[in-house]
Amino acid sequence: MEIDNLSSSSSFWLFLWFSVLFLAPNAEVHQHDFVIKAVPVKRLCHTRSTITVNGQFPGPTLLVRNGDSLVIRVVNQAKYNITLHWHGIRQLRNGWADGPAYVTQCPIQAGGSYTYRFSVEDQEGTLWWHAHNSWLRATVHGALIILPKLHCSYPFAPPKCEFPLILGEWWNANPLDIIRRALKTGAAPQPSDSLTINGQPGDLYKCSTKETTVIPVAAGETILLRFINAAMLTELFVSVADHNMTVVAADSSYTKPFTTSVVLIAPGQTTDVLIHANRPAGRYYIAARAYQSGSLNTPFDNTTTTAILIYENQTPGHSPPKLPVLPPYNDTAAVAAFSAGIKGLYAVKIPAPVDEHLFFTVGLGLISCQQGKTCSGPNGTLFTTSMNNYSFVLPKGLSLLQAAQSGVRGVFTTDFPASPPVKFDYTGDNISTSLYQPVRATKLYPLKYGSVVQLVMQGTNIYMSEEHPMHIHGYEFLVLATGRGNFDAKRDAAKFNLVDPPRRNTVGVPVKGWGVIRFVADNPGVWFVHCHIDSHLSWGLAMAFLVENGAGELQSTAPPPLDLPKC
Ligand SMILES: *[C@@H]1O[C@H](CO)[C@@H](O)[C@H](O)[C@H]1NC(C)=O
Ligand SMILES: *[C@@H]1O[C@H](CO)[C@@H](O)[C@H](O)[C@H]1NC(C)=O
Ligand SMILES: *[C@@H]1O[C@H](CO)[C@@H](O)[C@H](O)[C@H]1NC(C)=O
Ligand SMILES: *[C@@H]1O[C@H](CO)[C@@H](O)[C@H](O)[C@H]1NC(C)=O
Ligand SMILES: *[C@@H]1O[C@H](CO)[C@@H](O)[C@H](O)[C@H]1NC(C)=O
Ligand SMILES: *[C@@H]1O[C@H](CO)[C@@H](O)[C@H](O)[C@H]1NC(C)=O
Ligand SMILES: *[C@@H]1O[C@H](CO)[C@@H](O)[C@H](O)[C@H]1NC(C)=O
Ligand SMILES: [Cu+2]
Repeated sequence: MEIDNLSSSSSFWLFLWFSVLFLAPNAEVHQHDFVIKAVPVKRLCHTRSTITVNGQFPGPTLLVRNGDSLVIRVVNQAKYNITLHWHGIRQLRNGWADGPAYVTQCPIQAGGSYTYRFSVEDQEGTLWWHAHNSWLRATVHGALIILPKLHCSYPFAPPKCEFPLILGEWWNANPLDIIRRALKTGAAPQPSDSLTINGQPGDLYKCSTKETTVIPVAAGETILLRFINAAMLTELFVSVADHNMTVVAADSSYTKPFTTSVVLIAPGQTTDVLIHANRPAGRYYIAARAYQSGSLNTPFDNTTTTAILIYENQTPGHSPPKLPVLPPYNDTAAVAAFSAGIKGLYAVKIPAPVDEHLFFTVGLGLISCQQGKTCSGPNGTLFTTSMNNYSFVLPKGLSLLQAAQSGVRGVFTTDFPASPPVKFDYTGDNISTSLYQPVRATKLYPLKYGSVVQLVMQGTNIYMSEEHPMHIHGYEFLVLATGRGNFDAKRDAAKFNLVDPPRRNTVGVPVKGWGVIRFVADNPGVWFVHCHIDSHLSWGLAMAFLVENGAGELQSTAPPPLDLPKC
């Protein structure tokens, strides 16, 4: 495909110029090589070839400060196409570094390379990075930790130590085969064989005792745990035996300190907690297991992964660690209580008045099987998902951002509906099967630069309802409210938190419920909006915003880098 590359030679210099102009004193440029390659990894008594970065699973932790820049050269030595996404980084005017395949870039082909260049601007806390095509993110992911600027501190007493704890899922089979089979048969993907903490199942699983993740602590200390849910399919409850946790940040924004015995983290979200080591010296499990928002009759990974919080001078194996009591798998009330406890640390000015009132349904659907074929979804159908009854289809020859930037027609349309094409009782128990089958399309919703957007995301009970962790690229948004049932503008506006709502990049839209977010469309480009449960994404639970350029260079998408991969 012909793309206008005339202006791209300037992009590197533009990047340097931005760096010089905007890098605060002391800000650094971090350069890393990320080599994508397959290595043998052994878990649960099995060894299988696993796609990794630099042979590590999970991948390397990036530790930077607010204001720093990153230059990450990705060399693809695997046999699969790949892209990397820097989850939660705003990528202002710089969608070229965002990473979702065919949304902002063509994939880095086997044998190819691409350098992601971006800066951290006014963000701090726990983020992460992961592959963003097919199911490669199952093993290609790692932490991206942003410390405050030099000489700046946390808005809480400095912890003695900090530990990233990446929650994940492990399959004994190649995850790409798991999704390939699901898409082919129409059935839900086979659940993972174990949950993991920092890549380790923990000693409740066979062959896993020696490598269980250990968090050392001295009596009287306070430590900071940075939880990241990198799992493909599973929302997770996390508890620590005999210890409360004080939540101080969610995604990369500080929260009002909130003490709880259990946190709920959906795929795509991060949660930072302080733990005060005030219990008798000993060994205590940090444990995580599923929150199953849909039916308990659908298969899910119901195992428990553990790490061990171990007080100084405790020899391993001394006595069995204590296991915390985790909520029941279907404890939606615990999820609602936790979610209600999360408030922004500071009062914020809520963007108003609203220019764009958007209402998007999110949920499952069923497609009837082609004549003469057999499908193994419910009732012999194929599973699908949609937003406002459109199941998102990625383009093939060119990314959406490239097509938008260079004016190539026929790649997408801009008529994604602002509200559901058919109004119905979204969360009712008797939804007509005539509504089950959505339409496949590549539709974007255009936003004027600087417009104030309020988006209601409404879960549907088509076939079944589940909680959907909805993620928006290139943005952080204020979560004004979440609730049960059908959203009712008159009744539910009273529930909006217009004082200190949390700022997030991924919001859990409750099962048979809704979530309302607000943001200013101040970042031009094409930004993917999708469920972070990967089967739902693979089935089409996505759309994209096309945020138009504003006035002048500082409100416009930068030219593409020279080495942007070609399709
Ligand atoms: C945890 O917090 C609850 C409520 O604040 C309190 O009742 C309980 O004693 C605390 N537990 C521990 C182990 O500190
Ligand atoms: C997990 O699910 C399996 C079957 O899928 C069942 O046999 C087992 O009892 C379940 N375990 C728990 C702890 O619920
Ligand atoms: C959770 O599941 C149990 C059965 O395992 C059931 O008795 C209970 O009613 C369910 N709770 C909710 C809130 O659905
Ligand atoms: C499954 O098929 C039966 C019989 O054709 C029908 O009554 C039922 O509504 C179908 N269920 C779904 C979820 O399509
Ligand atoms: C569900 O809807 C159908 C038709 O729309 C109706 O015939 C049926 O009685 C309804 N069932 C329930 C339980 O409301
Ligand atoms: C989605 O669109 C299809 C095709 O027009 C239609 O059959 C179906 O009822 C629609 N469903 C909803 C929920 O709008
Ligand atoms: C890899 O990417 C290229 C370019 O987009 C595409 O033509 C090819 O089909 C992809 N290969 C696979 C295995 O997806
Ligand atoms: Cu979902």
